[in-house]
Formats: sequence, C-alpha cells, structure tokens
Amino acid sequence: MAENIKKIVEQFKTEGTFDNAKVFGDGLINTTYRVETKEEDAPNYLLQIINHHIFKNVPELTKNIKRVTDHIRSKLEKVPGADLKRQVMTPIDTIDGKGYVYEEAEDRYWRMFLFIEGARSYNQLSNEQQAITGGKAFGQFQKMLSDLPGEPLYPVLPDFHNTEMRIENFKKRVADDPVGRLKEVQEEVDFLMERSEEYKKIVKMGREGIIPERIVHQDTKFNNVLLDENDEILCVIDLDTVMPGYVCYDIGDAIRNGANTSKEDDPNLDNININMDLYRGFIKGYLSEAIDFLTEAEIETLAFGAKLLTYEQAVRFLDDYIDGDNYYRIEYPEHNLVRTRAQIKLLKSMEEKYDEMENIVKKYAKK
Ligand code: GN1
Ligand code: MG
Repeated sequence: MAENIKKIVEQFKTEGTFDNAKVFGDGLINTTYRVETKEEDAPNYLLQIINHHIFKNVPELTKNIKRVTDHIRSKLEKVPGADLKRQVMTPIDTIDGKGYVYEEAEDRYWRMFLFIEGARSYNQLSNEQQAITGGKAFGQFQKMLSDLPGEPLYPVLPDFHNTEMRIENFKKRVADDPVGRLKEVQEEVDFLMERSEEYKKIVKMGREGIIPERIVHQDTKFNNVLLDENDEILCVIDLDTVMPGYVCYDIGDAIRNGANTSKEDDPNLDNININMDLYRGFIKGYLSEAIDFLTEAEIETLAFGAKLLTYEQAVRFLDDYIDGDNYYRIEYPEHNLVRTRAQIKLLKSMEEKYDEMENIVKKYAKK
C-alpha cells in the first residue's frame, strides 16, 4: 500500500520527500491518510480516497471545494495575524491541474490537502463552552460564505437533506424489502412513517419561498471543527457536502450529533437523551454569529431543525439497514439498526423537550 500511495502522492504538487502514510480519522464515507514528508521544513499532507459511489461528480466536487476555500482564504488575508495554513483548508493541486488523481486500476479518486498541524477535534462534546464553540464555528462558516460570488455551488449530492425525497425513497425500500429485514424493524418503520408529514415542512417552506437557500455545510459534526491547543476555532473541515441548502440543516445536524448524551450508535438507549446544556450552547454560539444574516422565518426553523435532522438520520440509517448496508460503513451486521434505534430515542427525547428548545432559540435570537 505504501508504495502505491507514494505513486499517488507524486502526482500532486507537494513539497519534500514522501516518508510514510497512515490511516487517519474515522469518517464513515471517505478513507483518509496522513502523509508525512522526510524534511523538517516540508509540510505533511492529508490524502483522501473520495468515495465516488457517493460523490459521483468528482471534478465538480473539487471545484466547489476550491471556490469555498479560496473565498474563505481571501477573507482571512484581510485579517491581521490570520494563520492561512490553519484557518482554512488548502487543497493541493495536481501536476496535471485537475486537482484530483484518478487511479484507473482501482477505479479510485484521490485528493490532497495540507495537513493542519497542532489541531484537534472532539467526537463528543463535554461541556457547554465546547457547544458554544461548535455553534459559532458553523455560524461563522455560513456567514463567510454568505457572499460567495458567482454561480451557485454545484449540488454535489442533490437532495441530500431533502426529507420529502428521503421519505419517498424509504417507502420504496420498505415496499421492496430487498434482503428480508423488514420483519425485524416494523416497529421502527411505523414510528418513522407516523411522523412523515410533519418532517416535510422545511422542504415545503423552501419551495414556497418562506426560507431562502444559502450555502451550508450539511455535515456539521463537532469533529469537523478543528480547534487549536487552546480550543479556539481554527476552521471547519469535511467540505464535501457544502452546497445550497437551509440553515436549519446545519444547526440541526450539529445538535443531533453533538448534544446527544451518548454516541450515535450506543446500543443502550437509556444512555441517549438530548443534553439541554449542550443544546443551549450550540444555539447561543450559532446565533452569536448568524443573527446578522438570518431572517425571522429562518430563526423559527432552528429548534425544529434539530428534530428534523435526527428524524432524517433515523430514516437514512434504517433505509440502509433494510437495503442490506450499502451506504454507511458498518462494524457489525446490526450496526445500522443500532444506529437507527439510537436516533429514534434521541428524537423522542427532543419531542419531550421541544417547548424548552424553542424558548432557548427565542431567548438568544433577541437582536
Ligand atoms: C456521514 O462520513 P461522515 O461520518 O462525515 C454522512 C452524514 C451522516 C453521518 C452519520 C456524505 O458522515 O450525512 O450524518 O455519516 N455523510 C454523507 O454519522 O452521507
Ligand atoms: Mg462527512
């Protein structure tokens, strides 16, 4: 593998001499390596195999990421003392200028970034301050991209958070029952189907022009926020899903993922609840940045967004389970079902706390 990776690395415009490559991080979709160079003064790199079964248009994806990072960099250049190597991702171009390498023998696409040194991220939040930081990071990100010039970004994953469409696909999957798993999950299917009308609301509001489409991140896990040694925000990473969408997707997914009292796949459902301190932190941090550009109608979608994204994630995990696990990386056969149940439990807990969740948004939305 190392020999193969070296050949890939050589097709990028890197500095220094290849030393080694190690698997890095724990994303569910792309495979990532940290590439080290021999020289002290040469940078290290982050090399990724792009999952092109999911991100089908690699050239457009590459272009989106370049536009987004160039725009952020141009803003940072005006900020005295900004660290351009750490406060934004730096895609590394290829010698042929395409920005990615297609490895024909393996039918794989590769891309590279500068490795951001001395950064850390957390899979789980442990206090309200971290939640404030997470909310701020994604609020800032949306704000920085709110004036991206030119044509809209390419919709790399069209309808990624189109709940209406996710529900329709889910119904078809249930009807097909391709691997005979439906009988095990009828209760979960019923729970989700009972709520399907409620969760079509955001897509409808968008269609009716009540809320605007903006550039949003769409995968706002706290571990996509890089922090420095003092836990100050460096930048937001994992830019594959950055595309037009609604703001509640970002804050909603951040809360779904970050304000859970346990892990996304904890089999012990008693451990799973919404942590209201972390919820408050996310809302407070996010609104401290986003209040400048949000409309009243958008503000009213924020608490709902947390429920929506949790609902949608449950649908997505269960859909994949019924389909025989073709999408998410799994560690054991029941993994997607365990994940589904954990999301359903989290959603139930949000339903119980929903009034309080709305009141918190009202409190921090006062301009
Ligand atoms: C995937 O690969 P990762 O962990 O960043 C998924 C997200 C899900 C998440 C659930 C492109 O993200 O939408 O919320 O798993 N990304 C894609 O853990 O489908
Ligand atoms: Mg991701």
